Amino acid sequence: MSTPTVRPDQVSDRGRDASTGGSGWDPLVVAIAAAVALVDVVFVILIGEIAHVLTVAAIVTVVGIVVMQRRRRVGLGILGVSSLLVLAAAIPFAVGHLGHPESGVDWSHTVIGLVGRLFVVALVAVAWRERPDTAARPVGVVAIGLLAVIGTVALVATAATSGDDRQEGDIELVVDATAFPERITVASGDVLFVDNTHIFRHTFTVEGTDIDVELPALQSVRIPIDLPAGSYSVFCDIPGHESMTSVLVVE
Ligand SMILES: [Cu+2]
Repeated sequence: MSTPTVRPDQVSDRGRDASTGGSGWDPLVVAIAAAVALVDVVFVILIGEIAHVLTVAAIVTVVGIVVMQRRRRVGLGILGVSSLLVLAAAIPFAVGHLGHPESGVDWSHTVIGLVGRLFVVALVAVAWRERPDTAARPVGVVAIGLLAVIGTVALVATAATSGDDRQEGDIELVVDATAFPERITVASGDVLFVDNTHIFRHTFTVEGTDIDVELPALQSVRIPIDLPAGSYSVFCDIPGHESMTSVLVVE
């Protein structure tokens, strides 16, 4: 009586899902998910808001990676679903940043978050179905190449952008955090010299007027205030910066 032979790829690991033995895509899923989470953690540290939805997303990513070691498909599911949810939630915040590579931190974080999560979702689908993993290495090389391209674009665009020089008579306004001064007083015809010393982009938007000016990270911009006398509401038009408001008094 012959003994049934068992091929090595039919041996299931103890502790893993009984239906699966893993695939060569798994390390790539873990590497990209971890890289995106790391970038998010650096971002929340830079903005000084640790209690941020991206911190929760990073924790969920770590949980997914840990669970994957014991319950592979459950872990893959956590990584795939959480990436999809964060992608959907991030789109309103991301759209405005995409056209501004000159604000390198915002731009590179946004692009890495979007592209990285798209990679994670696609790779989770491939790993889940245990597709042949011969392409895993080339896909990994493409992912690293994209990361290098994103970093290079952000650095070059940031370095290539030069702000305005302050001129005599300009009224200086420094933006060094996600806050404007409570009140800005100018005479009609004055020029505001807005110096954004923050590593994030902002806008100087005056409600009910044509003044809606991009303030690139670490750049200065001259803004002529050709408005009739009166009080105007000022705000930053970037989602998440709702605390950036002020009153512009034109005398
Ligand atoms: Cu802002």
